[in-house]
Amino acid sequence: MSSPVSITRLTTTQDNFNQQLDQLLAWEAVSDTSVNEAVNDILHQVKHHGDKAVMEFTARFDRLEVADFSQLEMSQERLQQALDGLPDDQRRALELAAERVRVYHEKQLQPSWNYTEADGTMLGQQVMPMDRVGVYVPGGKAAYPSSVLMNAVPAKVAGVKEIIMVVPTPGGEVNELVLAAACISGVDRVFTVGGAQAVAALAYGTETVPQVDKIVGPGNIFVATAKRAVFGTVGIDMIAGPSEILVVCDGKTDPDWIAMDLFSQAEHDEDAQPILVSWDASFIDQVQASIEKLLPTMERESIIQASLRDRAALIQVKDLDEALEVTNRIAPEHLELSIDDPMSIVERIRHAGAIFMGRYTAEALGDYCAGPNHVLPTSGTARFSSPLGVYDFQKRSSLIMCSADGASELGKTASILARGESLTAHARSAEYRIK
Ligand code: HSO
Ligand code: ZN
Repeated sequence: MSSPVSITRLTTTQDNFNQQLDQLLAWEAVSDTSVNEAVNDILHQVKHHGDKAVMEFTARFDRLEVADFSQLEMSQERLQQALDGLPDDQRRALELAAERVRVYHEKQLQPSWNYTEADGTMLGQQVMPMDRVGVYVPGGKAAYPSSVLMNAVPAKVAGVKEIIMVVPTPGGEVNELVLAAACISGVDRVFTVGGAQAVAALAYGTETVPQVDKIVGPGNIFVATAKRAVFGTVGIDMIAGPSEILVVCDGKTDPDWIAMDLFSQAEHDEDAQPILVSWDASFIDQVQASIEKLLPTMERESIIQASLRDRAALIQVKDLDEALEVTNRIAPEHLELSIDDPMSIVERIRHAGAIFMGRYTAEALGDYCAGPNHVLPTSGTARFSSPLGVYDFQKRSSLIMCSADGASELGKTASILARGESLTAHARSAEYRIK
């Protein structure tokens, strides 16, 4: 029998709607001083003692003892073996997903460009892939093969020369699907290390683990804290918060579909945030009833229940305009527009990580195989950041090549500005080239 599930219900007409919404959205990544201290110590040890420190931490935290660091590296043959060992349907699904992700991301490749001015001066921008990138893959319950594809394939498409993956294997237990996904996406080297020690090894390099230029991929609080700490020595992607889904529905979609879409992100984490926005009050009731009916059928019932209880909301708005206003305020990671003609209003969505348009577009399709990346800005950061993409693995150099005439003309302006800054060497360097 279904039992009542308590979910926050809000209406935009209530006086304190704004405060209530702020409270609901408030999310701060725990920054615990004891975690900081532990992470700083690990970073220090790995920086100064390399492989030996990584081996010690791996033995201590992952109960994985090896006599030699080389045992913490997986060969390409082992990755291939993982792929070959998969049931056919899983292999085909992974390959199809990887292919769709690759094709989508190829569209993101930014070309180099240049133009020549009338005096013959050439200006431009040269786009280059990074040399070496580290992909962190969590172990345990959050080990997602789909995330291996989403991180490694764009790096590959960008033309990154070497992709190094790290993945903890607590007690030596490996996830074959993760290894198979690494094989499909063309990961070059895999080390079975995790935690802050893996981030440190990638950031500083050890005798065996090569130093990378950027570290991407999600991880627990130790990994996130370590990534924050090494930012500057290397690049990082983002610090991801719990998953979020906001569904805007006109009340004409099957309420079971909407309930399950909300569950699909709730099942990631007790802190995940599922929200429904609708102007049809009776539809909100129907979704609530579907939630109560379907929740007991879920394998991850207790995680979903906690997420619904503590972080979910069913929000009643006046109309579509108000729904869009609330949406832009929330700036959700995933937005489903479960309405008739999503194309006609999509340009009014100013902030969202990914927009799933129409009743058929379940967010889950985007998590796995539609093509776009599932690494998306969370916690309102869609206001200023974007999905992980090829551009995160490319960097740009400016190109300037002055003709003699161009140098002479520009020199006059540069000289005036340089003298204004009292930088005489700058001024004279420019003036030498004035005809
Ligand atoms: N929805 C998650 C990604 C994921 N879902 C992986 C299933 N597997 C983050 O947005
Ligand atoms: Zn998901």
